[in-house]
Amino acid sequence: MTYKRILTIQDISCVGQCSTTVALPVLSALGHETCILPTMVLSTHTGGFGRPVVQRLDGRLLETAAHWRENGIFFDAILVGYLGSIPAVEAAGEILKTMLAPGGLAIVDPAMGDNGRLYAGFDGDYVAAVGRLCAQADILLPNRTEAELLGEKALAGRTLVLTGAVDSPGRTGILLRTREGERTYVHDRIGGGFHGTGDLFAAVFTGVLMQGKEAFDAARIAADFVKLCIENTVADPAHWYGVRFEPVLTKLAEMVK
Ligand code: PXL
Repeated sequence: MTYKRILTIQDISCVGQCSTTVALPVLSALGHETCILPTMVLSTHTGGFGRPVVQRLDGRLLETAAHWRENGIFFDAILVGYLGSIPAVEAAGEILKTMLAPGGLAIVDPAMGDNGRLYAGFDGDYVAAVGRLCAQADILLPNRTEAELLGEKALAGRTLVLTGAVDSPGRTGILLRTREGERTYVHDRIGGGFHGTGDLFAAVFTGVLMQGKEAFDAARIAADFVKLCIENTVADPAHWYGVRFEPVLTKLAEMVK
């Protein structure tokens, strides 16, 4: 089994099953050393609990990375997700430039919106900053809303895994676009959309890819696992704010075999 050192840069939403609280257990369960760089701590995510209590951490991100560099700590992959402020986006760009081991992969989920809307607190300047960050990625993982916000100029020239790329009644799917061409994977749609599923997809995709699987297989497994987590959640209407991924985490290892 390959054992890689992966850094994920995103916020910590203390309650809400998204970003770091999803990426850390998933990447660990897939057998990787998982390092985190939280850009912001929020009492909850911004999707339905009212205004969260926010602690910004963006003032110390580059110093943190410098300390790692002094210790010779570099990463086989860096997964960037929701960042929360323009200084954090800029710091993430700097860290992608300086903290990857030779041959390391920069994977960017430009997490900033869904269902045709930006997440609370973001504006055009934030979108522009994320667009500049995308130019540094080897692999981009936008949903449809994010791809539309970014435009083809920011997406061109890199491996693209687009979620929500297929949208027909009862069906959804992903599109993988590489230099070799495009492939889609279509599966049943369950439920009306849950918070944090993009973050879950990104973490599974990254962890499986870093096990040495092809990008298309990593994307297919990630889509199947997200679907399984949604199936495990829809029957509990009180659980509207995220997906119950933990009880099925052990199944993920089987799905990769
Ligand atoms: O799931 C993306 C996400 C991550 N982090 C925070 C969010 C959201 C989506 O709303 O609010 C804080």
